[in-house]
Amino acid sequence: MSALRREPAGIERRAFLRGAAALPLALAVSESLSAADKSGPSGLIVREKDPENLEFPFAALDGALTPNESFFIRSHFAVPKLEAKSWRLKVEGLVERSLELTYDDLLKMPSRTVPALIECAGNSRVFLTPKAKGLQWEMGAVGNAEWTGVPLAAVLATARIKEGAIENRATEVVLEGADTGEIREDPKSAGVIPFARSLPFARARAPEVLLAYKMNGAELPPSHGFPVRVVVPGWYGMAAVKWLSRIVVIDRPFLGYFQSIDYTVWDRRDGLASLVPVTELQVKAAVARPAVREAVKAGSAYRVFGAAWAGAGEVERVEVSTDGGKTWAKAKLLGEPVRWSWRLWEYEWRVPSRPGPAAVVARATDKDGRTQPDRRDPDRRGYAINHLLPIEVEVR
Ligand SMILES: Nc1nc2c(c(=O)[nH]1)N[C@H]1C(S)=C(S)[C@@H](COP(=O)(O)O)O[C@H]1N2
Ligand SMILES: [Mo]
Repeated sequence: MSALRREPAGIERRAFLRGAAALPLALAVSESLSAADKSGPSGLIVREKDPENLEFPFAALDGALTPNESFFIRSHFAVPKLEAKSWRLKVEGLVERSLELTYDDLLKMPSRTVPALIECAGNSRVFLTPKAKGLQWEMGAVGNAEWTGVPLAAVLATARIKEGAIENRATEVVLEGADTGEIREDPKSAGVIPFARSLPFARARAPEVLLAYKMNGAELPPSHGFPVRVVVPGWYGMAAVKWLSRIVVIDRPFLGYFQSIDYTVWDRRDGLASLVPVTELQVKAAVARPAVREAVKAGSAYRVFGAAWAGAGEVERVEVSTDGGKTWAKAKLLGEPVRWSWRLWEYEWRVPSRPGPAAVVARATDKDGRTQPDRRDPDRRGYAINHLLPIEVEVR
């Protein structure tokens, strides 16, 4: 039996649930959920104060677009103080023409607006047992916004990638932020480093990958990367480099800290276990309501509500189980599918009249039949958490 399935002893009502449920409960949550979490500005939950790491209280989900002030913040270092006037974006490496663009240069280029979800690769980490290192996010290290900016492809085209690099499948585009710091715990960083990630050239030139300067129609807020951030629809959040300051085109894998130490998972192709960077979003349904440990009225009709996403794919269906994964019923998908965005869904639960614990689980499946795994794959370390997460509630 995997250590991930081990259940803490001494909690009797769980014994009841274990008998009834096909799925292990997300036990870590009840223990780690701290009612003591101070509420930050706009009701965001403070996971870390310095640097700023704030979570959207997912139970407050109420629309397809997350307002800027409610959007979660994941920052590894302090917010750099940047001004639009003095900010420059350098483009260098395997390009015919190195560039140094100003904010106005960027604003003058043809822009595009793309609605896209950003989910932190560590979202839902609090549900992992044994506990995984890193910020203990619940469901709310995710948001959906409309991003406006210039396609990265257009900037790369202006700099003109060298011919050899265009043909070379090893070509990568490194995106570097203006924020810097030193990671002092093991594994340590190479002294003071900036936040940086790379994209394979093929992904970097996709038309939806933006250098965004607007979020939901407003100027990009400082905490979300002012003046310019990258948005990589369909990938986990670490690719969406904030405070973008430099783009470097290289002909080898980039193995920076946040690409080879943080944000990596084990890949076992050809029987070779090797660490690979976290990239594409995994299909996932997240329950907003009921919240963990919510008291639900016995005998009532309860509207289970949440969001589901599938990265580059489209959510085909969401199913809900109210018996911990034994039986499933189809939820209703709301609105229309929007590429790169989440889809809201609801399900009417006829709450049993007998009081006691219950577990609500949601499961999304995309158009290609990809669905969520029942159990945690330890190869994913503390990232890409999309296995089924039963939400424990109390019927009263
Ligand atoms: N420069 C920089 N960009 C960054 C980060 C960072 O620490 N520095 N964090 C990344 C991670 S891990 C995530 S999940 C997203 C979060 O974006 P948000 O803070 O706008 O929600 O930004 C990404 N871009
Ligand atoms: Mo993240």
